[in-house]
Amino acid sequence: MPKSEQITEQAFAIAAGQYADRGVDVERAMQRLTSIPISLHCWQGDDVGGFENSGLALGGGLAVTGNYPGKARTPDELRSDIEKVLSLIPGRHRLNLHASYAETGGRKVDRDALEPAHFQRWTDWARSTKIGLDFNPTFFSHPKADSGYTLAHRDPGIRRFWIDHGIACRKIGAALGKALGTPCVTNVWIPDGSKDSPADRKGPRELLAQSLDAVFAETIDPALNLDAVEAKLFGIGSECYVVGSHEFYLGYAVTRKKLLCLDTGHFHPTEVVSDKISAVMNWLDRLLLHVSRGVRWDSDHVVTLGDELLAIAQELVRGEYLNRVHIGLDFFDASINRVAAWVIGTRAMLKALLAALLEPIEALRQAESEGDYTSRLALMEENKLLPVGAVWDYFCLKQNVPVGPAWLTQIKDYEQKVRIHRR
Ligand code: RNT
Ligand code: ZN
Repeated sequence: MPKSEQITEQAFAIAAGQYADRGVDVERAMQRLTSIPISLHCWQGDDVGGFENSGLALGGGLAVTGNYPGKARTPDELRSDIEKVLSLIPGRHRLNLHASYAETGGRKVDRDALEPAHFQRWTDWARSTKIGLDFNPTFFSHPKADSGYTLAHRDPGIRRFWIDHGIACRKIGAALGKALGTPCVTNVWIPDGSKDSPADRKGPRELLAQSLDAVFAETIDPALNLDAVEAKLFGIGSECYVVGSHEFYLGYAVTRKKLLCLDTGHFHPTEVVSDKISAVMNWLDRLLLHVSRGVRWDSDHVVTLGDELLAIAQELVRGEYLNRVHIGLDFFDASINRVAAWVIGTRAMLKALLAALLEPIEALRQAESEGDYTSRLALMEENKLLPVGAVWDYFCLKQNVPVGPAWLTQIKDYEQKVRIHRR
């Protein structure tokens, strides 16, 4: 056995003993971690570009900064990058596609006319890669989204176009779910909003409710497709008003029995999604998370292992929500190696989940139920330095993925190989 593996094994043995001492079954925690799929967002690989080759700017108040070389230019390049990512993270995961990643064989197919056939290659690839797919209609980067309004546009013709896009995408979602034998979560996010204070905040919200009802009019088997709606606080160019705000979609999801999507970058800076999970789960069957990292105006920095990520994972585990919450990622960074960004963010999410699964929760619960808040705080602090890293390394070893920063060497090799071709 190589020396480094030996060290990993030894560190794990000690860590497992320490956890056992605190009443935690490390094997069970690792077992549970293998069963949590993370939905990787396809758009990290090409700066949310998609393959319509429209030549349009991103739009929708989204912005990707940076010009690191090596961005995927074709679906095959993107798939190859994602395969690389999947080989460097433990567990079995999913891919989250956007409608703008359709493969139409060079033909111009507008968004309202998209069909499952345009995602056949993605489906075949997902099947052979043994991953499930999730989906998103694309309500931006399109001439009919230029005004900043889509489903809430005043013009019924424009609304109709986007409603038809939404309907087409649910059918695609259902087809993906059927083909792969795992329900596809189809998430609706629209950019609609206004840079400055609108005179009418009510009208667009009423229109949006009507449009959404039209999109969701057809009942689709939840074993094939699950609908989600995603709120946002503001976007670039929609600073004063966003039609699909949190309150709007919370009410919509509860009354229409849809999934709510909470994007961790879409709230006021002092608000936290970790505190919202148990609140909204009272009223919802299922939740979708877009795990991201908000930094000042940007809602989409690469996810890192910080307090809020750990708190989110703790909430999912403590509340026993893992079978009702779909975990997706949503960040984009073009200033660093894009494949590495995916690996960093996904591994961070998994580390947070592992830390939460390893939490000595019983002692905390007991202290709390006895009103002993001194012990609760003391134990929470002592828990922070438990050897989760040793368990993580061992988990990676057993899952046959690189331990520690060893994955970086593979990314650098891949980068060298790929950069030659992507100029
Ligand atoms: C935008 C939303 C949305 C997008 C993706 C590309 O603010 O977070 O989820 O990031 O659909
Ligand atoms: Zn999002």
